[in-house]
Amino acid sequence: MNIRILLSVIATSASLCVSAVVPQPHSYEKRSGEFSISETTTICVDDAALLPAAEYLAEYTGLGVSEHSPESDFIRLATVLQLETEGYSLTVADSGITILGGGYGGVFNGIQTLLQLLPDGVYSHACPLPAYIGLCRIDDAPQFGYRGLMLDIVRTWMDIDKVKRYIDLAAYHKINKLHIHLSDDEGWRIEIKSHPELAEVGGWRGRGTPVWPVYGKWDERYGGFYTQEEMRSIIDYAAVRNIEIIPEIDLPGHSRTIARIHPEILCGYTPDMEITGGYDYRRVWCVAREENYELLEDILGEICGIFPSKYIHIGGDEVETTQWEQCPHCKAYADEHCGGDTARLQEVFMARISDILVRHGKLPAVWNEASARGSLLPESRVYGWESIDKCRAAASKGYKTVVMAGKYFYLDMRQSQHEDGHTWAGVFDVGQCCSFDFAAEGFTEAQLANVAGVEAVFWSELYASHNPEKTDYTDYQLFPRLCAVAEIGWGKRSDAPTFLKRLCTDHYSRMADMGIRFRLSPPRLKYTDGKLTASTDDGSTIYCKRENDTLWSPFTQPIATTKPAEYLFRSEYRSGVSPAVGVAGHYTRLKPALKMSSTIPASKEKPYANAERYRGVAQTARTCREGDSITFEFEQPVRCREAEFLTGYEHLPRFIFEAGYVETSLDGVQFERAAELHGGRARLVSPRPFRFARIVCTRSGSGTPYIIVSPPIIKPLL
Ligand code: TNX
Repeated sequence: MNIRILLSVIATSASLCVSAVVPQPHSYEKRSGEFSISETTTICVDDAALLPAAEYLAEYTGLGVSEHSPESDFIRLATVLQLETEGYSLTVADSGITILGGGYGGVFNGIQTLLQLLPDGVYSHACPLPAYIGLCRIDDAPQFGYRGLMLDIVRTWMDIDKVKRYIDLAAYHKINKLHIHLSDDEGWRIEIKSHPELAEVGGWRGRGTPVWPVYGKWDERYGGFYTQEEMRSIIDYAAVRNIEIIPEIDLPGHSRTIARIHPEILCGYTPDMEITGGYDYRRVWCVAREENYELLEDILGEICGIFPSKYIHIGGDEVETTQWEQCPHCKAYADEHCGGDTARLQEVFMARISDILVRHGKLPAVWNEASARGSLLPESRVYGWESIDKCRAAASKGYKTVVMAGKYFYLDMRQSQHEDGHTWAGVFDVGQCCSFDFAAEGFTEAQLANVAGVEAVFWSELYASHNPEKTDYTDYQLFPRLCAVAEIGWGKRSDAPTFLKRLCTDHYSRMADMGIRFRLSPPRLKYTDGKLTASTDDGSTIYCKRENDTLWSPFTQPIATTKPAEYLFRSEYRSGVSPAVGVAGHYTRLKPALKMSSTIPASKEKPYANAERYRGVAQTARTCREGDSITFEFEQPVRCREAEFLTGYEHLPRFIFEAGYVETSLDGVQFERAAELHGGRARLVSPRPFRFARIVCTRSGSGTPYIIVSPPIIKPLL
């Protein structure tokens, strides 16, 4: 066989398997033969409006662009009226490749399919030419017009380049909306020219700024914001990639940052914020204060001017209404506008904000709480996050609803029990994510007709808490789960095992070339007849180590051991990494009887008995001062292979001793310093037996209103 034929066989056998295109095309017809893309192949467009798409394709392939169609050796881009806006047909024929789209988005979607048919190197702008593509015809269109990704760039700041990178990665998966969360309790990240202080002050937190330091970033001046010009560059960048940016200003709750800068927006404003006890929980706009609407007119007027999207997200989640109940102005306002029911003031507030948007030619998008009573403007778009039921309820009320229920779509949730992330909506990996099914979740035909689409959500408070910050945490949380969300939105579904197989066979290597540091499923472990083995079926390499070793070595053969719980395994495939896992016994914890005491009194809500019984966390009644301590007195001497003492929550280092150490003792008199606190916690490896362990604080709290104490984590001797 000559080399050209050999190459073509390799290339076509890799490319013909269209089931590996993610998200999966709706219809694919294979034909015999192949077309080769070489340096001479020309990208041509019939319509100048398609030039940005052509140049995009040129950037990846290195091919030239022309406005005239040659007879052969072309990649032709054109729009046709017969197709849906985002639908496309991609034909690979002897003479060339034709991508017809219903609109710009359709052509762009066709380009994404074409990129996935090419060698993976195309994603690193290094497509080996000639590249052979099997002749075929693909007819494809998304089920849903809304296929979104939400980034919370407030809790963890992302600069323009990082946002653009996620726009690229989302575009590869035919995601067409980026919902960008721009304001929250922890920051304000968009320039407002009429009120420059919002971004200039609210974009930064930490010592010396009015915005409280949070999530373990105590000392650092932390943050950033986008100027309007920078935001316009992001919008344009996204538009080329068929992504519309939907901005969110979260109102009337989640507003602590703006309230720190403009405390007069709150109910019962007192110029002396210290009166609130040093930590300001009041974060909800006063509904009765007329000047608030003037300020919001200024802010939202500018937001409407920057963003071309029809919808502007105005929040509406987790609104704490107790301040309205205590505010005489809000009470009077409620008497006048909603029968004295202060809980309904949110509706009144949202209606007024909607008016502002409508005056600026826009429509409101809100979190599902704001739609609960069905009094929103009927054209509002609802983002259903709390549960599937809330999504269905919003759709039943007639609102166009974006489904993003936490247990499938919140990619800030943990992917398995012992990994990082929230758990409130569940612990799930890509398998669970792709098992989402509208019918199985009880959506009726009528409700489904109001589903605008789906959105993957990445809240970033846990990311910001990592110290040092984990630069690849966002990639790891998003991928491959975002691939599953993209496929749900596209609508041509395969069952979970088939989807996972498609990921392993083609998409893992593609994601590696896309530069994504994605998560692999952990190795499966088996311990029989004194031998410990690990296996994977995704082509990854398995590594192992004893838990206290620093270095990992390749796992090559079963390990003969009587202590399997000592070992940890993980796998790698190019830039993909799995979490480390051990056998069940590795996670066994001792819960020896103990008494907890402290120089700080306990809170009523979370008494120290919680930690004593290993049932949840305990909470102090005040913040910590230098010299404060927390003592655990065990009934019997504790012998263990590891003990970890932690302030704050296990996976969330907030409400912690910012600096300190742990000391242990057998008699309660002679204490020995055993380990320093890092991020509020200290790990004692192979400690001497102890009956007392004391966490000592060496720096007073710089903003936390109280301290959380978790039960100690004690691993048995093996
Ligand atoms: C709830 S989802 C929130 C966010 C948190 C998230 C953590 C929503 C509208 N509000 O403020 O970051 O949970 O998962």
